[in-house]
Amino acid sequence: MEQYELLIKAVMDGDQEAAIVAKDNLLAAGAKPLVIIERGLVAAMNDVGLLFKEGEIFVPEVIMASNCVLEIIEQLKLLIGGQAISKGTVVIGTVKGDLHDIGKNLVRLLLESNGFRVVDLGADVAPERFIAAAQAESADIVALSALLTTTMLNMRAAIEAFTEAGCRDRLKIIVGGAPVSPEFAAQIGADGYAENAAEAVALCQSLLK
Ligand code: B1M
Repeated sequence: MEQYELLIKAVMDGDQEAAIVAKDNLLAAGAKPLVIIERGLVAAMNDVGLLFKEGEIFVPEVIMASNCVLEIIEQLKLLIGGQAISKGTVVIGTVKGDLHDIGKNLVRLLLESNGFRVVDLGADVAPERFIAAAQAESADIVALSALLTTTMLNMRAAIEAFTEAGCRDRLKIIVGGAPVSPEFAAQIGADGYAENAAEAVALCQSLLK
């Protein structure tokens, strides 16, 4: 079995040790960290999603696979590093009611490796916390992630809360996550939508030009 298949299998089995070995073998063979993330980790989570949808695996297995992915992202992050000059400050989080944070972490990782200062509020973040952090950190951009069709509605609530707090005009708000579309982003008054982490970097760069 080739190393990417081994990595995908290890993640799907929730076997952290085997996943780390496969990741290290890929690195030793010259694979780039971002390619390992895309071809190994994201691919594995897509397969996990399919099995979960079909009822072949359940929440505990999904959590084990997720923990594996989060650990490997943390390890790869050390290799990717960041750039010294800050291109701007982004406050990022997954919206209220939503615990999915793998995609959000990837967005954070790519933003950091492209020179942004990122303040990560984690998952299940209430609008008031986004506002408080944006003000305290003088954020240029607030990035909202959602993975559920139910919680994507909380993106609208977060944007409205910024307007009610009188600080909507001082920053840009971007949204993303599997159920979110450009149309939805426009409907709720976001300044932009990105389909994936690489697009989120390009979007932040263009918003701060
Ligand atoms: Co959940 N879950 N989950 N889950 N889960 C989904 C999302 C689901 C599609 C699975 C399915 O049924 N096929 C489904 C949602 C259905 C829907 O709403 N339409 C679902 C469900 C139903 C649930 C629960 C309700 C299950 C239950 O309890 N019965 C529950 C809800 C909990 C809650 O949040 N309140 C739940 C729980 C969980 C776990 C905790 C077990 C775990 C999350 C662990 C974690 O994140 N630490 C989990 C997981 C892992 C998934 C799947 C399998 C994988 C998600 C993932 O990490 N993908 C997912 C199925 C799937 O997506 N195929 C599923 C990999 C990741 C790299 O991609 O997050 O899409 P993604 O991020 C991408 C882009 O979307 C984008 O860039 C990223 C990188 O390219 N992006 C942004 C994301 N945020 C962005 C922000 C941006 C820009 C781009 O700018 C701001």
